[in-house]
Amino acid sequence: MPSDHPPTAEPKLIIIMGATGSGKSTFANLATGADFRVGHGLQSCTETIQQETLQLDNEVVTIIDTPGFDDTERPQADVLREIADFLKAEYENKTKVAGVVFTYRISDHRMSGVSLENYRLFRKICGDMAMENVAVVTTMWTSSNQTVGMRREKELSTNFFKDAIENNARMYRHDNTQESAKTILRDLMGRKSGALRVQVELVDQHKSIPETEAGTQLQSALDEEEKRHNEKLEEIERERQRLLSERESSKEKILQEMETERRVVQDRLSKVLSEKEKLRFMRANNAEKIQTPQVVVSAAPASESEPERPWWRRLCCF
Ligand SMILES: Nc1nc2c(ncn2[C@@H]2O[C@H](COP(=O)(O)OP(=O)(O)OP(=O)(O)O)[C@@H](O)[C@H]2O)c(=O)[nH]1
Ligand SMILES: [Mg+2]
Repeated sequence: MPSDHPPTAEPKLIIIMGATGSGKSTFANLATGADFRVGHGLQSCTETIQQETLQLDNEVVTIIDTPGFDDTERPQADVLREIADFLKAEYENKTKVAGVVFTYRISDHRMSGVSLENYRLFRKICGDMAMENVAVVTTMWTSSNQTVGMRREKELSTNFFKDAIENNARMYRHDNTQESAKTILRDLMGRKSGALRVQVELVDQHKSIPETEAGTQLQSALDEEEKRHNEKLEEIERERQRLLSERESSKEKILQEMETERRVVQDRLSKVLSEKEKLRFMRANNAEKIQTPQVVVSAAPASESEPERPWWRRLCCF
């Protein structure tokens, strides 16, 4: 319903994060009337950040729809970088974050490692202080038995989302209606706006993305994954050597299967190593910029169309 009052001057953001297929774009469409593409299969749908501004009562709010960190098409480092760069620019523009919606499928039977990693990154991006601006929104209630859903909801609030709730995040059931989406937005808009942890780290503390808590979290997840893949490759090699030294009649077939498995693990390991390389590059690039301020400032003065910003703000951009 249009408001009788003109919107307040200060624009605010509400950012939607969550796993691939958890209903982020659907929620954004319901809340804003946008027409963001929604997914219909196992593949990730939203490839890049998209936004829609709406007037909610007498306030202007921009809803930010993001790709999931478990995007099937893009490395996590790229997704983190895109979200972090976006948040950094908004903080520099003095746009406040009114809230963050974290979508979670209540229909999921179990918490996968991927969901956990997704949540950890989200948690590190926000930090403890911003938890009071967080809405943990459970989706897919219509695809789930209500009793089972309610039992899961209780488990989630006392286990998986416990630390977020202890830091004043709130949980909501979203029934996939516009009314439900708007109620959640209104509730978020009623809270005190602020900044996310990653914004303070990138802008005020001049950290590179890998040096932020979210970047450190991603780095340790990649280290862990690299270790697991290497252990698996060693195990396959040990088994291969054992088979070669034995007189098993069916050994050719087994060796072939092992080779297929080795290739799959090797491929996963290569992806992890390439992500780690990206993080290393981001860190090195930022360190170089911070160490050579005078050179960069004199070599690249701000263009006429771009408003002058303090040198350190220009320098800590990737
Ligand atoms: N039943 C039900 N289906 C939903 C709900 N929310 C989303 N869906 C469906 O779930 C699928 C994925 O929804 P999206 O909104 O594309 O999910 P997303 O989080 O944006 O996914 P990515 O862009 O891939 O990260 C679509 O088929 C939606 O129609 C919900 O609350 N209930
Ligand atoms: Mg989407």
